[in-house]
Amino acid sequence: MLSEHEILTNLKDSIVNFDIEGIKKAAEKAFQIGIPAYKAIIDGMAKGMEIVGQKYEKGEYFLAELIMASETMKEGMNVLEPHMRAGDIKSTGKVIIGTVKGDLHDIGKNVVATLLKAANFEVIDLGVDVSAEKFIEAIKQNQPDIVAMSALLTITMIEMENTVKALQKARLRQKVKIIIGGAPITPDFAKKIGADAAAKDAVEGVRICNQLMKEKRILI
Ligand code: B1M
Repeated sequence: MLSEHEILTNLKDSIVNFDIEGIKKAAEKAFQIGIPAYKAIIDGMAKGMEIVGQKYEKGEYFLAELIMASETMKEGMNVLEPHMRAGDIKSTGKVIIGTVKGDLHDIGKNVVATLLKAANFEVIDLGVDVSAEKFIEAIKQNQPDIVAMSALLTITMIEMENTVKALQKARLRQKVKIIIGGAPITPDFAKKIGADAAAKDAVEGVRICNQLMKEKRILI
């Protein structure tokens, strides 16, 4: 029987080597020996993506490898996600999530959405390349408690600011809490653009969303 450490290493290595069969097996094993899905994602697969990113920076991997690693991660998530769904209990709150306009990175955003669902949030996922107008339309339609934006590119961070401004203009800002995240995002940036919080990873993202819900209930 493989240990937790070995399975997490297998998950990480499968991402780095684009090993789709390997990731499916390792994800199944993680579930069988009771490794929490969030741990398999964050301490296994996401660590592999970090290495892939470093290899890309060093010129050892190219765009094709980034895509293959992303596909491998998605296969692993497909195995783990069904084990994370919360039951039919009353939802903790409603979250609209999306990757901002111009940005196509969705793996981190998907991890956040998965963990939020597992924490019993109702999640409306707008996908990638989401404009301020699309966020506004979705807020009007769904009346969420929280708007969650993800950005992985430094050049698309500005879209978060544009969305906050557009929400203010549409008089929707006071109705929702705003959380932002993604590799280049910092708490200082969140403060600067008028968001309520920034999360460094998906686990912190869920913790902050729970906190934001408490704040929202106090205000109501
Ligand atoms: Co791109 N890419 N990419 N890429 N890519 C990065 C981000 C980059 C850092 C690589 C590098 O140069 N080292 C770099 C950005 C540089 C910069 O702006 N500073 C980069 C670049 C340059 C590009 C292109 C421009 C490359 C090109 O075309 N020449 C291009 C842009 C396309 C576009 O978006 N318009 C591009 C394309 C791609 C692929 C499509 C090939 C692929 C994405 C596939 C997909 O997402 N479906 C890809 C990938 C895979 C990466 C890296 C290697 C990995 C990203 C990832 O999935 N990480 C990335 C390098 C890196 O990050 N080391 C890179 C795993 C994921 C679990 O982590 O997304 O950070 P992450 O999410 C974390 C946290 O950030 C946080 O929680 C998550 C889980 O813990 N989080 C949130 C994220 N969103 C959150 C929201 C929250 C809370 C927490 O609340 C709302």
